[in-house]
Amino acid sequence: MKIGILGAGTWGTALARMLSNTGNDVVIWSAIELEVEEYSRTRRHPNLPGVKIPEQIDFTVDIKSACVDKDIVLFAVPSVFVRSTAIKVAKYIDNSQIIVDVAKGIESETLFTMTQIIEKQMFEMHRYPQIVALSGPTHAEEVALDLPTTVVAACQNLETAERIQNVFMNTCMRVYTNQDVLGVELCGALKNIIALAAGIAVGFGYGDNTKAALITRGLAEITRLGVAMGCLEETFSGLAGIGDLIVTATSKHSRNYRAGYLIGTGMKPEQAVKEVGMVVEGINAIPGAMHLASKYGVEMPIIEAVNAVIYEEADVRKTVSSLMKRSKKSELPKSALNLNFEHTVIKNREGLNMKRVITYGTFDLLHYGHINLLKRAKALGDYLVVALSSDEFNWNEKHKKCYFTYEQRKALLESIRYVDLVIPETNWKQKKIDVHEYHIDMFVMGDDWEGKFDFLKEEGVEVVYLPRTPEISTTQIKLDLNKK
Ligand code: C2G
Repeated sequence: MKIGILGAGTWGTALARMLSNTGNDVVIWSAIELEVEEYSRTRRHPNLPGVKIPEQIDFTVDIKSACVDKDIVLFAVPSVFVRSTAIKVAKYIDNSQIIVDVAKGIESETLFTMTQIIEKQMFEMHRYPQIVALSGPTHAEEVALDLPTTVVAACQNLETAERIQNVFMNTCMRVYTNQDVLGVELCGALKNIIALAAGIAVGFGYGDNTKAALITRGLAEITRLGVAMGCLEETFSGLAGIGDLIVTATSKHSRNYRAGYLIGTGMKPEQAVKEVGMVVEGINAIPGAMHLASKYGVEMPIIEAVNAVIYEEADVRKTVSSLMKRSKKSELPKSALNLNFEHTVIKNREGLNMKRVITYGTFDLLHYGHINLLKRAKALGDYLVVALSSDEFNWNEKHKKCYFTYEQRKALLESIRYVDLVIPETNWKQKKIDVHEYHIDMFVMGDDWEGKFDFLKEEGVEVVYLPRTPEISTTQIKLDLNKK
């Protein structure tokens, strides 16, 4: 194949070498004249010691010659240059070509992933090439030494992913296809931030336990965000997810880990990036990650902690201790009652149309008004999920000071025969996500909320408001008790 590589960085050069050695006709473009001249003459790359760049590879500063008449154009520029590079090359691209992106990141202003940026710029020039994201545990330094490596070729169009799989697959590189492009790109961008966290912790003096905790819980955060954005959960436990996180958060090759380590020792972020001497994508990805977390209402405490240390000069010890003091959590996102929840999903698959209902509330000082609501809600379907307002949500958003804690209110609800599953309600925005995550058919609320949640109909969910039970309320109970 004829392949144009945009970017003479470590990864672009390592891939160029591999693709040339496996018989492809490869040209590397760089915007930096000096690089082109030096690499072409010396056949060496400063970040790839001991590695010879094949003579067959051409270097050029003319970006057109790296695109025109190529079968594949590979974006290997730093994430911050993907948009400008895509603008430069769009006019040279035709629809028969395949664009492969290996840059990892989230654009802060638009929250776009790299292939989304490229696709947008191509559309502006009425170009519609297939675009593949290539991502996984692939330190360039090791690929350049032909050490066994695996990577994911992600494209909505499986056939295109398989074409790239064929081109990049060889005895040293094993390629897997995946059609969940957003999931693969989200992993690639956000794991760099978790790697920063791991480096900061170890640089500060914490140990391997802390590193393992950050890697494991960091992946849980990224997965939560990905699922909220409609990605496949399996992608995050794959090569682009846990695979790349392991290699980035534990390897001496990792710039993000090394930059984090230096910051953990007290060095300023700018200084640490200078010291590392290469692009630290994790730092660039933080603003976009923070925007996504708030846009989708997903808690990402580790990403927030890294943001505080990097951008708000927060003290590492205080930041880690606030992470340790967070409210107690179950590792399983759904409660133990979940077993028969999965059962209903399975039965549904067997064609038995089990209707699932959801309702939300505080349910403090549980009383017969609540029971009437739950009883009628359950009667409208076969399975009732209750999203119970957390203590923080009640206090911060509903200004309700509950008599019973979340755990106590949860225990009470779970003892009611009409209730099949209790999940936490932590923010106003989670309803749109919950109805998909829990395969909900109907949303039910007391009619004091009449009309407030009709937007859920757009999610394909029936919305029903039931008359409240008059004269009883938690507030009324408190007032009456105070009178005695
Ligand atoms: N309810 C009722 N009759 C009453 C009191 C409450 O039918 N006498 C219903 C409410 O209409 C609500 C449910 O019981 O559907 C839970 O009531 P609250 O605990 O007061 O719930 P609320 O604070 O309204 O929280 O995101 C939605 C919110 O979490 C709803």
